[in-house]
Amino acid sequence: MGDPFGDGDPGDGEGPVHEVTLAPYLADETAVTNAAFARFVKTSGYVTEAERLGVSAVFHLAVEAARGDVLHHLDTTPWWVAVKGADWRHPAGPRSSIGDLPHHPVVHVTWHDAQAYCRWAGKRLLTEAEWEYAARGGLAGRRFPWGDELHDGGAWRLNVWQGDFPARNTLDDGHLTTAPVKSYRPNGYGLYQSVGNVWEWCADRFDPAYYATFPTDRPATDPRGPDHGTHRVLRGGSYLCHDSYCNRYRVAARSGNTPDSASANVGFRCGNSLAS
Ligand SMILES: [Ca+2]
Repeated sequence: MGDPFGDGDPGDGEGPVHEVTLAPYLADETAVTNAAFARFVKTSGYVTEAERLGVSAVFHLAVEAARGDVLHHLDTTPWWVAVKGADWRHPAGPRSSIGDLPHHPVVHVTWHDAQAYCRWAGKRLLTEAEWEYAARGGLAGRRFPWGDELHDGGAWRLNVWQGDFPARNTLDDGHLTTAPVKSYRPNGYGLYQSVGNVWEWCADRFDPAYYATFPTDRPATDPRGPDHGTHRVLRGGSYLCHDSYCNRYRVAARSGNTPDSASANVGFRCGNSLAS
């Protein structure tokens, strides 16, 4: 695990590189889709945290809402707009819907929402270590799920940002916001879009100092993250990632947010333990 290139922001704690041993497990091939999440909601009556709050964050170029529903731009990241009525059914705001997006990843879901879905599905969130191992697709120590170069023979392999962030997107990869979950070629383990498209919640708490606590003389076994902390791990980066401000679309990249946070570029992928 970890970044051997020194690509990451030191504040993210992508190093030191360390060896981890994992019990066999399963990882879903895609992030959870709108169609799958709709089945969960229909069956369980679950209401997401963003729906209860009545507001969530939408990227400024994608907002579909009446002027009165556009509340304010976020202070330190003004490309994020707080939109009344933005939620998983209305990913760009009240005037949007998921009618044409059944195969897109569900967004505006918090870590708590992700936990609820996974339990309903008889699954669980992946640990951060499980996520990274699965995302690498068998290519240990590489930068991306397909190798070290962002461009693989000129074709885009992931959905990130192209152009001048945050004002102009040239759409070279075909998508301003989310792409269907089975876009682009899967990695060596059959996982689609482990990097790019949407950030994916992991089970663990997030602490940039966590990797430094691993033993140097033996592999850690099934690490489950820090025991305490306010944030949960997010992995994989999103359609907003761009080298100019956020190169966190690499397999080693780490981020986190509070478990009640939702936005239009965060989703999740489930996994499961193998029955013994
Ligand atoms: Ca894109």
